[in-house]
Amino acid sequence: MSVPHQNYIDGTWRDAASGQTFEVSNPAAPSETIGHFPDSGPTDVDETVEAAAQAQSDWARRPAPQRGKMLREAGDLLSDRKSEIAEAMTREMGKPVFETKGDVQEAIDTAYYTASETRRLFGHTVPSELPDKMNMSIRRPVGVCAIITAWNFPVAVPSWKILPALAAGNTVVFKPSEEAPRSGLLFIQTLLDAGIPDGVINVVHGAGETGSTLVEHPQVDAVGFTGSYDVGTSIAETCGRLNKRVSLEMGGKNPMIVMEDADLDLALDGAIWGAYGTTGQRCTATSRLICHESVHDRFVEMIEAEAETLVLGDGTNDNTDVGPLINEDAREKVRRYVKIGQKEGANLAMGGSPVSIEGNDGYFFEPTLFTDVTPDMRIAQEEIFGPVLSVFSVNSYEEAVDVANDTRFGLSSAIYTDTVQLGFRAMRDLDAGITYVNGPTIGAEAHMPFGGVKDTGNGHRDGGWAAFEFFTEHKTVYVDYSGQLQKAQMDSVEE
Ligand code: UN1
Repeated sequence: MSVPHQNYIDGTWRDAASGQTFEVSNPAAPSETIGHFPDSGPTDVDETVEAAAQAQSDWARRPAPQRGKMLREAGDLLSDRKSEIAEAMTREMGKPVFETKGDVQEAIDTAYYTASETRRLFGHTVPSELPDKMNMSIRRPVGVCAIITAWNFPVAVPSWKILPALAAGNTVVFKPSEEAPRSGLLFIQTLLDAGIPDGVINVVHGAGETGSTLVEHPQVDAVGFTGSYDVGTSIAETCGRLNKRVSLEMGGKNPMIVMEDADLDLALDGAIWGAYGTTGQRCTATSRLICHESVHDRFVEMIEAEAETLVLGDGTNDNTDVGPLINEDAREKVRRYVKIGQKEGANLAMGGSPVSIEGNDGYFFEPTLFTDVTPDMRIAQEEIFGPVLSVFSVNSYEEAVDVANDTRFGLSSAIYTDTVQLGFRAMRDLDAGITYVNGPTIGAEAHMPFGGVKDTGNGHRDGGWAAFEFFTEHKTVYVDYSGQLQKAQMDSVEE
């Protein structure tokens, strides 16, 4: 499928006003160029925001189910193009095709889910304090939404934000990650082909500076962001200063607890895919494994044996289990954390090195396992965003929860146990936005809230109905059909 590698502004494809571009290459084979994309500056940002602002009131006035019809059509188109988009995504950001298909599927599910919500954008009708008067609240769109997302789920995560924003009657300026702009465009093209009118969705490419210009823009009303803690926090500062609504989804340091009565084969699958799937580059990745001491040694051995069988390679090969890291900086960061872990006294039980694959100069890294990790270590606290799993040994459920909660992040969490009481206690006790019982820390579903507590977020959620709370404002409406000023009546009601 061809899509212009340009900005998309008010229904037309354009280069950056400066003519500048940046290059994107395949992380599995960096000599292969995916394309050049506009390195946008303030003029380009201005034009996209202006287009979105112009289009907003017409879009908002369209009956919501009509907007939903287009989103459903976009879902159908995404289904038709699933393999094609998945393959392009794999070449651009590295994860294997079975994973990129899952990424597109999340957007398909989100399209159908948000389309259905356009028939249900509920407000409230409630009794009035006064006779012959009706009180209700209705939902209005927020306005122009800037959507800034990461490269690791370059279709799914934008869909979680863009589709409910559009469903609710907002217009959008989307800045895809500069690491995976083509995947973002392939997603946007399905929306355009589904008939979304000019100006309703606009795309501006670029890196951090483009993003901050967008966030600062006075006509941007709300910002939805997924990415790093540092960038998210600086966006929040700007939005605080400018009184803009902002939703942040940032880091994770997600724990999986394995209790003494856990089904270890089941937990093994969860740990392997949670830690090493997507090369550990998920904000929901399992990065801390908290094992009851009675199963610790056996489970560590099982992980080592299973990780041995993982095939690293180009994600377009059918037999690849684990693709490359996104770029050399990411690989260098993982290498640095391996050194930090060793220096801190953790035991490097497996992996720890970059891998070169014959005929391939991609950014591969061995699945890595540290044991004897303690909560005070940096590898136990900081997000590495790579295939590194840190194992802790604990002697009770209480200690497991203490270790699990001993982090500034709070996105996802998991417990494996066959004791129903412990499962329920964990749902209550784990400080995280998401808890899985007998499932890995990954695997969000489109119609459920997604996001985290503590430094992971700022109280908002993607996904499900929660996303509509972010992308709508409440308007309160009073209708007085008494035919008189009701102050007097109010007095009589009180008497
Ligand atoms: C992310 O890494 O930003 O639940 C999102 C999951 C994925 C989404 C991860 N569906 O792991």
